[in-house]
Amino acid sequence: MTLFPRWTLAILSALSLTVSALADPMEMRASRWVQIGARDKHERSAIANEGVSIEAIRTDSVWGFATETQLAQLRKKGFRVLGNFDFNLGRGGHQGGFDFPAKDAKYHNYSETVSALKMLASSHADIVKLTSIGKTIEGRDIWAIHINTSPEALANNSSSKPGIFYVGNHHAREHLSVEVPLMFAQHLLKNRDDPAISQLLNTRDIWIVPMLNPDGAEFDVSTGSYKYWRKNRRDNGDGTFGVDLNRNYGYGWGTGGSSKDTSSDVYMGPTPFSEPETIAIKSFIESQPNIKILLSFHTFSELILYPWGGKYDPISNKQDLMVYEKMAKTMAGWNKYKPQQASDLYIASGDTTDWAYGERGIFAFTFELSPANQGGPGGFYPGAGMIDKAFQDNLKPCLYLLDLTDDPHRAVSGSSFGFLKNYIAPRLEPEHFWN
Ligand code: 0X9
Ligand code: ZN
Repeated sequence: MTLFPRWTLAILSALSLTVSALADPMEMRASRWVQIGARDKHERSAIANEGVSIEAIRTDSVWGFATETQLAQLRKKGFRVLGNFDFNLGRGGHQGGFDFPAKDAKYHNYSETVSALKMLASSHADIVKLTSIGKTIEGRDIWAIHINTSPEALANNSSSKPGIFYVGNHHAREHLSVEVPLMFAQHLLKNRDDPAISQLLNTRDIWIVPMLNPDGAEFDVSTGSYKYWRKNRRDNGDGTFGVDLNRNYGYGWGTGGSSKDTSSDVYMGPTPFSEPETIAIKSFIESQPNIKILLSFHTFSELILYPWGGKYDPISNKQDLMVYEKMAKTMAGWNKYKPQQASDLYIASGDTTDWAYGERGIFAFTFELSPANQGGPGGFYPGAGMIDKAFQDNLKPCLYLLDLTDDPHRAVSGSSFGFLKNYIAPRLEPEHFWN
């Protein structure tokens, strides 16, 4: 009988540990931060189709979150996995009682967001009302701040003035996307006596939902260290949690770049509009037929995206396409982001903007806020120092959309700066925002 030397046994047991760890179904479904070789939008879409959530794009590769099961499928199809890191994502840890790490305390958690909104509503009660547009799956109110100078419009949640809708935080870990719309609301109200801003406030119906996914956002910070959580907190009933809210809208739902696998970061949900958060947006938009423009804030990569995201075809209405392109380019001139059709990145179906434009004819944009493309997933957590920059970069784009709300086609007809012609944005000091 041959005896294995001790070191052989050690190697064998290490190997069997690795193999059994990988074969463990929960391990196979756990999220990992990966780099995969991809040179163009077709290869990127094939990766997205496998259920990978692509987060950063390089000329030769993408970075994103994937499970071992998805990586195995991609390897079979000839893709090369260039990097694969365990972040222990969304697992373990206890919930409740924790908050953003101290260095990021400037970011608003749910209760701080609600307090900031309440403060605005009480200091500007004549033109502001807070309305819950629905409850999340865990029962939190989804708060909208409604700004309108007509008391009847506020009382009835209904206005004949042209409307605009700004929304943040479809994705839990994209905390900067809460801060920018919140600061924009603060900016409008603080500067309500500025001649240009007051003209805009008098003539527009403004709705802002800074935090659409508070369950996810709270979960992401619930242990005091970030969990890289993306989805909502739906219990999928199989040990996994969450539906990707930006794959759950009902226009072209499930036609690419989303997954039926409940453990995927881009899980589309069992049916279109299966989630209370997306239903809330749908019902809200349907109840406000005056809304002409929508801006959905995400992070990161510094991009301005417009439909379609679910298909490569450009928008077929030539007039609308010209308007989209002109608006995107104009805004990019200010924030220096890259303007492009969303599917130039990769196909993703069931997102907010495809639905808003496809179903409702609303001019709808996605902003991917700072930082610019980078290798690590740290782009979701760029630190408190990024808040002011992201707001300053996007103030003019946000005001420009507000200005064009009466008729987005003005963007191409030569008079795209109505009230804003002589507007000089005051540079606000940070202390004005953190109360
Ligand atoms: O994938 C998303 O939902 C958005 N990016 S994020 O990193 N914030 O998750 C972008 C959606 C844009 N649509 C397409 N690329 N088709
Ligand atoms: Zn996002």
